[in-house]
Amino acid sequence: MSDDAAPEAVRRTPRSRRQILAAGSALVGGGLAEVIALPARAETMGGIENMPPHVPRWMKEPGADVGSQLYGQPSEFEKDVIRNVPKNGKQYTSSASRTPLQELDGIITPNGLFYERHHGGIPAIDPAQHRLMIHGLVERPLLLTMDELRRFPTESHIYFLECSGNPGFEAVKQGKTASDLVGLASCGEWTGVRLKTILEEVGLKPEAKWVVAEGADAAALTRSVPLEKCLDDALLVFSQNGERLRPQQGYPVRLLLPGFEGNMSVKWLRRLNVVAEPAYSREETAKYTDSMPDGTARQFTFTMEAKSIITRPSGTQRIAAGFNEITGLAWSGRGRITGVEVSVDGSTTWQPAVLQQPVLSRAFTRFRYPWAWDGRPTVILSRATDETGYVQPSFADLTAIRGMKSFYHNNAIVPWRIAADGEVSNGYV
Ligand SMILES: Nc1nc2c(c(=O)[nH]1)N[C@H]1C(S)=C(S)[C@@H](COP(=O)(O)O)O[C@H]1N2
Ligand SMILES: [Mo]
Repeated sequence: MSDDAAPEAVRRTPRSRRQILAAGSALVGGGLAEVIALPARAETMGGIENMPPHVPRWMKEPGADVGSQLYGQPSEFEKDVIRNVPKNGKQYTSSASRTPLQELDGIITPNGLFYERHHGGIPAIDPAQHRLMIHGLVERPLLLTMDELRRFPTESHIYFLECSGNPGFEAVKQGKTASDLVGLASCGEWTGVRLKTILEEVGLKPEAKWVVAEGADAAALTRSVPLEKCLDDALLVFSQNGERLRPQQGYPVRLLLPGFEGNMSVKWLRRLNVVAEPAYSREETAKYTDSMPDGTARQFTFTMEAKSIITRPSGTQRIAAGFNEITGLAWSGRGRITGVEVSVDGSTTWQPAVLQQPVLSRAFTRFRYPWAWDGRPTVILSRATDETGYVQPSFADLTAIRGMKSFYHNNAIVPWRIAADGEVSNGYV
């Protein structure tokens, strides 16, 4: 590809090193002349004095002192890689920020970019004054300090967390980026104590069937969790990706229910009430129920079904003809992802993508598919299958069963449209 054929953004944007390299890789197979010719191209963009064969400015003087940032921050050149907050976001009653999935690699979401969903703002909790109460249908109720909680045996697991309103059924046409569409999902390594361990400590009475979890935020968010889940893999989490939970994620302790809708992983956890019947709280009646076409509502739809999205190339990005790696994320609340298929012809044909190993149960799974784009407009899509054999549905197939009155649990395939100029946009539009 010659310079003249390069899309405008590749030639002019100052921050286009990444794009230049992407254009360069268009020549993989045909040679790497494009990459070698970098300084010549850079001449048109300034900064030539810092490029080969010159000695760059940052080699001519010592760098910053060690400890110039006692809590490390990303490079100043990555300042645009930030959470995505809707402009009309209401601060306290119902607020959310989305993970910039299209900017990230691998499967772990950095703590500063983990999505947020708050029903009453972010409380500032002093862990020394916070207590976790476990009571109700138990033999020996407990009131635990955070230090006491940490004395129990701990475990670490990598799990995704996803809001079940990611995105609402009506919202699929509104989003531009991968983050706009499914950025209410993130994945991290969680460390904490199994809830089972604590429930064994307090001793369950025979009538115990549910555990009602309550948060110490202004929303006092309350959800009923079936006892089977509590005695299975439910975690009382105090650390995320190696450090203590961020205030946004529930500091000093949250519930983490692997594979279940994010809403049930109660943050700022203060109370676990063991009961015989669910609480039928706001969060499991007025909200987090799915209206069906026949006028009934599905309730207690806990598990997040298999889902995937191509994160690169994705909406608002621009690609060049030739080689492009298609990559994205897949996950399922029911276990491991067993396959991801990619279509580069608007879902006429599907080919298997390569899954990055190891594939973990109920964690993000990175997939990749090498693609040579012929420069013609098309639509690219990904489709995930999980270990239960469940296949991610198209939006048409999903809404044929669920209708359009539903808000929660939209796990449909996301189409990305590629225009002749390489511009990528929302394929639902
Ligand atoms: N106490 C409390 N827990 C909460 C919430 C809340 O507002 N208050 N939001 C819930 C919702 S809707 C989701 S999707 C997840 C979001 O977790 P995160 O903010 O760590 O991503 O937390 C859940 N737990
Ligand atoms: Mo949520």
